Amino acid sequence: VVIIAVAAFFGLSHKSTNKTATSADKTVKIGVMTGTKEDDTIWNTVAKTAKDKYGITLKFTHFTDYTQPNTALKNGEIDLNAFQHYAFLNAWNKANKGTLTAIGDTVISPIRLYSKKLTSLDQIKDGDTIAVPNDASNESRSLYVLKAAGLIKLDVSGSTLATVKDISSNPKNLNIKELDAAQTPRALDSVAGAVINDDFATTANLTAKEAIFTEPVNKDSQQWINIIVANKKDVNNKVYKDVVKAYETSATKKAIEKAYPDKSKIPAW
Ligand code: MET
Repeated sequence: VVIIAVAAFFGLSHKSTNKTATSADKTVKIGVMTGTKEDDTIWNTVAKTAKDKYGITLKFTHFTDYTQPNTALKNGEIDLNAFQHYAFLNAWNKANKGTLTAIGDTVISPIRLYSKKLTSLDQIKDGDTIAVPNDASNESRSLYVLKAAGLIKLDVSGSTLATVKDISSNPKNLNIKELDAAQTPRALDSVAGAVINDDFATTANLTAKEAIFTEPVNKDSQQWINIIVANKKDVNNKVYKDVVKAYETSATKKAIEKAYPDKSKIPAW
């Protein structure tokens, strides 16, 4: 009886120090945005590769805004997440004293300026309102997009985060309205235009056709590459690395290109 009890004790303690996935436990919980059927086809492709090639079962947790998935990862409710770009992760780690770490690259999703009222940039009038996401990285990104569209000038450049205070020239006196990224599509009924991240554009059925300006992809775009993120303690976890490998395949690439012919998501690994 004593021996059994000791064995049971060691068995238990071994298990309890080993909460993350190992080769014996190959179910990985990954947090992604609530997608569309387009996104589902991509993740189903990844899940199939993970299962067939690495014996890993991917379990998806769906999120409806950008504020939850990093907290859920930090708290261990999920093992990995795949919803953000490098700039968002850096800003989140800074603001939350976090140590979440990128372990793989996925896609780049150019952010776009959409309008329900206007069909081109030159129709923007003096004093019009433009909605932008209010988190540090996507707000900055949106301001650079308005700059690239020739609407404003900024007194910062490169990957320095911009805020509305950095607007150095605003010839059309645009009113910049900061909203949670998830709320930007809803604003389209009441504002001249809104800068909307791909996730919320797709769920609102907005495609490149409805956009009046699309962010250029160039040397400054590295920071907008979307990533698979783990807790720092897990960066060398073999199973998680295999999830990254299962994502970064030509099958996934094909699924992305088929799901997004308008290049709302571009393979970036
Ligand atoms: N998929 C989004 C984008 O690339 C991620 C924004 S950061 C949470 O714009």
